[in-house]
Amino acid sequence: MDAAALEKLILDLHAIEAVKLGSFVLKSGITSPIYLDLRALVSHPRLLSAIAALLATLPATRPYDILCGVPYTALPIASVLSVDRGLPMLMRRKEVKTHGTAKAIEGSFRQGDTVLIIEDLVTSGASVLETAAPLRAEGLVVADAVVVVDREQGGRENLAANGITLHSLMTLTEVLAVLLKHGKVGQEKAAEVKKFLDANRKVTVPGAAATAVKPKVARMPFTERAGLAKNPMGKKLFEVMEAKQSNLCVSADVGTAKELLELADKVGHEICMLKTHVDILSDFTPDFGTKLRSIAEKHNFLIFEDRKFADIGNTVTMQYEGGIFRILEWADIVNAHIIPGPGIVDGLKLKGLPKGRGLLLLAEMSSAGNLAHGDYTAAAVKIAEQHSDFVIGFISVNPASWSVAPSSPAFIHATPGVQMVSGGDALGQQYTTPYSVINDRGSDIIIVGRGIIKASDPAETAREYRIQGWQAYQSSL
Ligand code: S5P
Repeated sequence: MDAAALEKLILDLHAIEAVKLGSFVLKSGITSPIYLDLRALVSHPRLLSAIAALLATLPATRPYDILCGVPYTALPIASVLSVDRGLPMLMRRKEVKTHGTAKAIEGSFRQGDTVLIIEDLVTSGASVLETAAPLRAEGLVVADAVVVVDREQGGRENLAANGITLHSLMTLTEVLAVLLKHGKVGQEKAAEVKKFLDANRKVTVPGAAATAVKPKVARMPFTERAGLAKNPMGKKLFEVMEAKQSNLCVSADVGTAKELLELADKVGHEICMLKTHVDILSDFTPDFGTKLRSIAEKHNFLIFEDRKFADIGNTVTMQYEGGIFRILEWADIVNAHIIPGPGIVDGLKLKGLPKGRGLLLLAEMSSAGNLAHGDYTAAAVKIAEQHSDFVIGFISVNPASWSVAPSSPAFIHATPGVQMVSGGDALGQQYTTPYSVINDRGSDIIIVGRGIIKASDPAETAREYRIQGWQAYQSSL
């Protein structure tokens, strides 16, 4: 686009109030001197159509077969482009239905098709990544994203790190220069905007500034928390997370040991922890533990057997150590319900502590209608504090909301019920996105099962979850 056309476009956007200057209190509480909102485009079909046509002129790095707009603002832009060019489109659901087909992507495609992502604004690039992830999980190729305005706040770099080249019609700096030239903004205001932009060059949170959400928990870095952990396994977990830049735990809920070991080797590089349900493996043999431990050593991750002990102390000692599975021998971490009272922790500790193992307490659950909240959650925190030599943290869902005194930063929070799009399954599981789990809800680790194991490329999908989880952690520091 030549300079004159760009100028006209920016003035048109200003005229429909898609670019506003003033003083805007964003959701995060920050006051911004500039506000961009391209939702207004739906009331201006000619401008909408012109913008769509211009986006199509941006040269992509590879030819594409299908378009996909990032919901919601970019959907009309993508639709116009699709109709104009006769190019099919896909729609990504923001919420996956719990009934019916429960599909994350609507529309037809073939594996290997290339999709061009269309977006209105890019800040950190996280919303483009949220759309790219389910597309890639379906075997589609995502190499380019086109955007109307690049806010120049780290999005281009974040996307490049994820194999997506960003092409923009304009940058915020260009918008500002044109508005200044045409007297739509005074020198002083322009300087203020520039200062604001310079101060916010590296945003790692999703969405435009207007939708930025401030993390609810002030977070201490994992490295510092490693120093506070009383249990060696808790300390090691923090250290592994930091070393691998991963707060991803894959839940390896597959039916055979063979599949589990293969999966562990595939995703091992991306994870801090692998979660197992050993009692669902149809071909379990006593050498399972040794084999899994050697893969864990190779990739430096911890093994968490999601046994959910729930009996009296004496019984759990036997369940932990004995039987066919001999969990104590190979699992670094196990978990327990607190329904029997603190005796369950005493029992597990008797066996686990001498072997340097750690325990997570189920303080909350992800499933609809579960009973672990309020006083129950508070009781879990209390028991953990009384046994901080063995308890390393919690299975939790929304620790930022706990009314009990915030638990010590020595404890780690791991949250199940995570997928790239929120929603649920047919049996009560409820999903939240990695960003929301870490940032809004204040957890530390995302536990992802079907979101990864059912993907066509679990290793690549695990990589995407790791990046999202880690970026969410960094942005909450
Ligand atoms: O509250 C909970 C606690 C756990 S440990 N909700 C859960 O879903 N889990 C486990 O996390 C569950 O047993 C399963 O292994 C995993 C979630 O799997 P997904 O496929 O729904 O991601």
